[in-house]
Amino acid sequence: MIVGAGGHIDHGKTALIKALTGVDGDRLKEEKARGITIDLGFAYLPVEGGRMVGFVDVPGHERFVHTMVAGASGIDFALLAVAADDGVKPQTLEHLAIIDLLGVKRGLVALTKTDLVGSERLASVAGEIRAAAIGTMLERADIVPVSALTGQGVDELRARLVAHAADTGERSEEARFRLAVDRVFTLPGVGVVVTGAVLSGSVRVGDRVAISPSGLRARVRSLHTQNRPAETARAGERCALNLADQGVSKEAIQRGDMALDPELHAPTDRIDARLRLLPGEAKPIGQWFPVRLHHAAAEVGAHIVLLGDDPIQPGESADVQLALDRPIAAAVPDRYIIRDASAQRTIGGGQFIDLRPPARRRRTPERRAQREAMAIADPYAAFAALLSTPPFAWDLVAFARDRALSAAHTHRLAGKLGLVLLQSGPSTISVSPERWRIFASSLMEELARYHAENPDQQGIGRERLRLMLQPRLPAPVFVVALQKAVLNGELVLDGSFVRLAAHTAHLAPQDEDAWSTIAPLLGGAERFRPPRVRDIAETTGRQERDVRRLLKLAGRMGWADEVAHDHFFLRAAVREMTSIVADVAAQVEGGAFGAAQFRDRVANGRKVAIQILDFFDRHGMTLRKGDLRKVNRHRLDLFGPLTLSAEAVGGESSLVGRSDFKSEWGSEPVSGGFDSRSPSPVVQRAGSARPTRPPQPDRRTRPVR
Ligand SMILES: Nc1nc2c(ncn2[C@@H]2O[C@H](COP(=O)(O)OP(=O)(O)OP(=O)(O)O)[C@@H](O)[C@H]2O)c(=O)[nH]1
Ligand SMILES: [Mg+2]
Repeated sequence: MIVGAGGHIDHGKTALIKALTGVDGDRLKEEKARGITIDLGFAYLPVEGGRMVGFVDVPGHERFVHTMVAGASGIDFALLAVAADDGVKPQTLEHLAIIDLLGVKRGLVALTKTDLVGSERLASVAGEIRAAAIGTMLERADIVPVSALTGQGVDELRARLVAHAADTGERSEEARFRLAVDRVFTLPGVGVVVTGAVLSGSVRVGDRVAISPSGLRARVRSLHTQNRPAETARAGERCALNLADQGVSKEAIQRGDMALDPELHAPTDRIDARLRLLPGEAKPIGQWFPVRLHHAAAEVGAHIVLLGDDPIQPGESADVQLALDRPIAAAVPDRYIIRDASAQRTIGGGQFIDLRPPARRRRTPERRAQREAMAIADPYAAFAALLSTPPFAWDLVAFARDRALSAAHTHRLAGKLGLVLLQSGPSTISVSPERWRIFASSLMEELARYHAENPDQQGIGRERLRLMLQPRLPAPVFVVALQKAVLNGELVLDGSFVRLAAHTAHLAPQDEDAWSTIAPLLGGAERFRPPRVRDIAETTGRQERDVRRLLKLAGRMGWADEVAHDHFFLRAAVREMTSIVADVAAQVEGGAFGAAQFRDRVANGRKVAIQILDFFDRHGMTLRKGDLRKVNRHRLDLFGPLTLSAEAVGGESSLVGRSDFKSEWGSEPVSGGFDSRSPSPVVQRAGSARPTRPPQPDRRTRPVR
């Protein structure tokens, strides 16, 4: 148990701790000379069973309230000293308010210097204390009269503290390690030492820690708890860590830093929080109100962003956004205190709710619902509530980190809530089982409906599908979600298209009939110079418009390609011509061939041969410079798998990859608006190729279909 002293200046805190423990907390020369406490003092009282009660002595001087707050963070028990001769004074009240706002649940009042007054005075000061404590955690606390000078009441006070220590439950060690650094110094022969209260988790000799917010990494070379060497320090203990590593120095770490499990290092400068304004404040808090924010041992300038419409009145509580001047290492639901900008008085305080709130759209009903969920102390209940607020998909890793939950705890949470986890990069997006069922069934329904409405389409575009569904998952997470369904065998990812596993694209029966009469016209001996739309219309006695529509449909089915305007080739013929091109390139020195060489192989007229090559150019399969072309081997299988001659495959000189192309030919290859991942190319009019588009850098690493 850690006991934190509090109370007005000169009310006998230091003297009392010395009487209780034998340790004088005032160790600084200046403290001795002035007879006041300036910095935090620490003392330990061994109790039965080898345990220790730790004491944090704090200054009572109004100028050092920030130090008091640093000392009071992480304490279990408050010991408020009120001098019998002086009575309740400003810092009696301020320290009491701070202890109360910090959420310290237990404590008692030491009515000190009883040797200086009579029993009547004692009774009246006790009355003052009772009145001051109304509405605070000390409202019903014991008031124990003591004198550090005569020793009266000291044994009894000590006995009470020891009794309280015995029923202090162990704090959860399961959370990840966090220590609020309140002192940094170097010891000769030892090196850098930081001390502070272990706020959560535990640390062992040899562990690695991060110093946050700086991010400095260090190794725990040795440690002390309660002034004695130890192997492990746990939540609820005060400890000293001897840190070592590159960059670790007394200057690199300071009071207010947090030494923590490196997984937790994620400082923030914007926090949504619940704020209570003290009832004694004269004025309400308005928009962008400047304050000093105290969190654990850290102090930082901040502004209050109101999330409601009205200013916060004295005595009221409200949710606010805290915009900090610099990042701090925080966790939910940590307590904090705010003081006025000139550090004259304590104004209020509360608890952190969300460490990553949005800077915009922070007053929407969705945001309010999210905040309500995040304000729940129990992590299970909080995450369950969060998952039922938009966007219904939340990162469990970030949630666990911001609450300092251990890996085991997080794992149990996922199990207990039956979460569906979608792993994407460093995040684990989680969806509740109910939401997942809704998502999966609407996914199947949307696909089935799309297939019914578009039987001749191979599938629906992935992005379009994503935007149709709730929860609307981020694109990378959506892919992971789809893959889950793929694993179940329910759907198929076809490049950037998604379809039900059972779906195959097919034409309407009358189109099917028409195609069976037209397709033969495009094949056979004339496959490299098939008839154009108008010729087919004439031959078959159909409308030109009809023929065009049908051929476009065949294009979408991947059966034909529009090589030039109104000039369709069967996909098989295009594939054959691809092999020919590769072969032609392989035959010539340097792989650069002319149109005539290709024309001879397909026995075509020059015009058609060039249209075919232009078509290949547009798809980036051939790369043209002047009258010569090379083949881009990464795109050779654009129209389906090829059987290539050994020369064409191995002929490095004849086939260039994208990467070699630029240096060799001095320009980027043309990409004609064709999505290499889609099996059905976007057909363009011949001679109207779109402007050159630089190749997407990631295309190179992707298999080309
Ligand atoms: N007569 C009498 N004097 C006391 C008693 N306790 C403390 N004092 C005296 O009161 C003065 C202040 O005592 P401290 O213990 O330093 O007071 P403090 O609350 O620690 O003061 P700060 O840390 O500066 O806020 C000293 O001169 C003490 O000797 C007591 O029980 N009886
Ligand atoms: Mg003192």
